[in-house]
Amino acid sequence: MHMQSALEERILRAFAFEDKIRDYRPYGKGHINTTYLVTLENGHRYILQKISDLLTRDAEHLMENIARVTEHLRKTEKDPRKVLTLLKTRDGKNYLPDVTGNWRVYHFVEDSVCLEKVESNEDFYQSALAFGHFVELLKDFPAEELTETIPDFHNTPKRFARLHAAVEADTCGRRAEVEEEIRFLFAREEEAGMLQRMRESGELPTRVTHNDTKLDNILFDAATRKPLCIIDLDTVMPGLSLYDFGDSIRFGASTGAEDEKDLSKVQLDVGKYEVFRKGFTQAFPDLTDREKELLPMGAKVITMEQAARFLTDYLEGDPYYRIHYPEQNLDRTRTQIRLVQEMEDKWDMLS
Ligand code: ADP
Ligand code: GN1
Ligand code: MG
Repeated sequence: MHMQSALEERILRAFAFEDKIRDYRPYGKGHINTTYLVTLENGHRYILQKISDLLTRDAEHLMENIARVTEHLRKTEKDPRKVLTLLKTRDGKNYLPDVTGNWRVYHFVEDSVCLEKVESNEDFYQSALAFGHFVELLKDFPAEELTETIPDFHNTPKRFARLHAAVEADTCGRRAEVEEEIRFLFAREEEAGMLQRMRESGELPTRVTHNDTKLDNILFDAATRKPLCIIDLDTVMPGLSLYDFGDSIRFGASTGAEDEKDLSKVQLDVGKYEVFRKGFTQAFPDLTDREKELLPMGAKVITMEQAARFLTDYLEGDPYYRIHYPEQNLDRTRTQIRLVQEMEDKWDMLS
């Protein structure tokens, strides 16, 4: 796809690229933002993103969070490929607010690979080290300087409350086909709220966490296959270590894709769970005994929450997660539910 419309040219012109643009094209598989790869005449590449409108009620603070976090990471990580770097607009801003939405540009991390699924225990172990290290590096980041730009992002009781509302409203007439899924989740609602209650009571420490630790939010070095750079920093906010642990498990310790239709292919790989647990606890030794004890619950709660989020989106007509076919959010819901079942069946092996 080449630059065609004046609109796109206007957006690209606003950023301080050091050369003319040769080409740009849609890129990546994210569910939320709209991502393009931009190539300049001199061969340098950049990532241009239109930040999802659903994230940018407060684009100013969202981008300020990212700028501050990356600045903090750069104090320790001296290799520029290891920390996302924003390219400013010609008038010195971190992003471009435009009638079409909010746009930003990152330097492209060259010679990196983004893994869509866990291909080996070693890759998954390495991702655990990377996500654990990320929380470790943010340990001394002043959390009060971060705005909670996506309020209640992992507030599981609120996610369930939204599901109740979506079920009641049933705006798309989809409720009848998902009664079983609704029953499954609501039967576990009390347990799903457990971590949020422990966070509120102070039993679990609030830390600065990534909050979206899917495997494809790490870029691996193509040559060494070691993690290079953690990306997708929109959700870096105060949270629980168990969210980061749980979200990685939900995605990476499943034997099936997030939208697999054949549920017999979706199992919890206990070996992968263990490998990740080992790496994460090594890279983030500050975990309290209580946090360590609750790691399996972190995985289960985040998977229940994700099921509730996908199901809410399905009932509401898919306004949030990008879909590539009509029932994709339903398929995603079902894999998450299947994984929760798997966790229950294999619970003794997780502790
Ligand atoms: P989303 O929130 O939609 O998931 P991401 O920020 O994760 O958006 O970006 C989507 C994809 O774009 C990533 O999975 C990755 O493949 C690619 N990507 C993003 N930033 C970079 C970068 N700086 N260098 C190389 N690839 C990137
Ligand atoms: C979204 O942006 P992406 O694709 O990395 C979502 C996560 C979900 C995930 C499910 C900001 O992640 O919370 O766990 O989809 N990100 C946001 O695949 O909502
Ligand atoms: Mg992403």
